[in-house]
Amino acid sequence: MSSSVAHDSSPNNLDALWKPFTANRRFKSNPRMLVGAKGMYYTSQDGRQVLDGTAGLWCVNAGHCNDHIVSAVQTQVARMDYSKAFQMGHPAEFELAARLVATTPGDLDHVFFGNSGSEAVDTALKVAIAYHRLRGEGGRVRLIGREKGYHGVGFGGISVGGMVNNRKFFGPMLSGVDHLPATYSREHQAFTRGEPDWGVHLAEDLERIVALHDASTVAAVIVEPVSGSAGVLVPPKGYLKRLREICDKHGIILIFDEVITGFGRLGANFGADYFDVLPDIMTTAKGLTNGTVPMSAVFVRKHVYDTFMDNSPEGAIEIFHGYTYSGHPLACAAGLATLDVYRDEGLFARAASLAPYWEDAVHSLKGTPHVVDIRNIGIMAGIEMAPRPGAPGARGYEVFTKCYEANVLVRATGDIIAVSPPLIIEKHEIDQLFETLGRIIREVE
Ligand code: PXG
Repeated sequence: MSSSVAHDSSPNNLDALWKPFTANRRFKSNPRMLVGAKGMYYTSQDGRQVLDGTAGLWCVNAGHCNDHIVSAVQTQVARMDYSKAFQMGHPAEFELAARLVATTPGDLDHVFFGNSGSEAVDTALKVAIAYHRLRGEGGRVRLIGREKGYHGVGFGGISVGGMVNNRKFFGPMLSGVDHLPATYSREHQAFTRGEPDWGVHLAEDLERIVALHDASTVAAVIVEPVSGSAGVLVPPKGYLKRLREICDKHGIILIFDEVITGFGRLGANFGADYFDVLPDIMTTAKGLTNGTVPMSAVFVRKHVYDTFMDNSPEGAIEIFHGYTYSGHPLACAAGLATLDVYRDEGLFARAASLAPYWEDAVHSLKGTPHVVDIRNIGIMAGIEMAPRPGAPGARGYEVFTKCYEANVLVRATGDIIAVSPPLIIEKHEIDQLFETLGRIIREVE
C-alpha cells in the first residue's frame, strides 16, 4: 500500500523542530535546506549542486547515496526490519563484527555495537571501569580526558570532553574526572604540515595527574588521535606513543576515540594504524556505515573481552549494558555494504595518495587575510582565522554561509573552518573547494 502521507519538500512551518547545535532562530529566518545527495554533491532546495566539503558531518567517506549501500539497506528493510537485540541474534551482526575485526590493528578483536559516537564513548568508559572491577581493582574509577577533546554529548562524553560550551550548562557531570592539557600551541605549531614537532612533552602531564590521584584510582585515559571538533588539532610527533607507555606503566586502559579518524579519514584503516599505537579500546561511528544508518562500534582487545568472559558465572550476562538498536539490521546491512565499497574502491589507499595534493592545496591559503593557522592530516584540515574584534565566531559563520551560497559546504567551529570531504573527491574538486574558500575569506571583513 502506498503512503497516504504527502511529504512536501518545502515545509511552511519551521517552528516545531528544535535543531541540534544550531542557532535555531537565525536558521529559521533564512533556512539552508538540502533535499538530495549524490557522490560529492548535495542538491539544495533552490536547485543548486553544492560540493560537500565536510562528508556530511565527517561521516560520508564513500560519497553520498552510493548505489551498493542504498540497495543493501533497501533489501534488508524489506527482509527483516528489526531483530531483538538482547538474547537473540541475526546473521548480519555477526558477519559485520567478523569483517570489522579483520580490519582492526593488533588484538582489537571484539566489537560492541551502539548507535552513535556518544553511545560508543559511554560504552567504552563503562567497559573500562567494569574491566578493572572484574579484575579485583574496583578502586580504579577515575577517567582522564583532555582539554578541547570532543567525545559526544552524553554525560560521560562531556565529562571527559574539554569543550567548554558543551560542559558549562550541564552541572557537575561525572565525578572523578581529570584532564590532560590540549596539545595545541599556535606559537609553536602554526602552519605545520601534518604532525607538529613541538609538544611531545605534554604527554608527561599524564604522569603528574596519575601521581596526584595514585594509579590505583585511575581506570582510563581517553583521547581523540586527532581532535576533530576542536578544529583539527594534530598530535605532536611521539605524543600518542608516550601516552601508551605511561598507561602501560600504570595499568591504565587507553581509549582512542576514532569516531572521526576511523574508516580512512587519515588514509589508513584507523588512527591507531596511522600512528602505530595500539589502544585497549577504540570507539568508532560515522564512517562505519558511511552515515547512511546510525551505528557505532566499540572495539576491545582480547584481554578486555576475556576479562568479562572469564569472570562471570557460566550462563550469566557478562555486561549489563546495551541498546535496543545495538546491531540493528539496517545498520549492519549499511555497514557491510560500506566495507565492500571501501575495499572495492580502495578508498583508504586513495585517501593516502591524495593527501599530499590535499596538503598543498590547503596550505596555498597561507597568506590569505585573517588566516592565522592551517593544520592538516590525511584528508582533513583546519583553517583558523583571527576572530573579529568583539565578535568571536562571526567571521567563521559568515565564511560558512557565503561558501554555501557559492556552492561549497564547509564547517565552521568558531572562527576555524574545518574541511573533511568524502574520500572520493577529485583533484579539480579540491581546487574548487579551496579556491572558493580563499575567495570568500578574502571577501569577508
Ligand atoms: N567522538 C568524537 C571524536 C566525535 O567527533 C562523537 C564522539 C559523538 O558522536 P555522535 O554520533 O554522538 O554525534 C563525535 C562526533 C563537528 C562535529 O563538525 C563533530 C561531531 C559531531 C557533530 C559535529 O565538529 N563529532
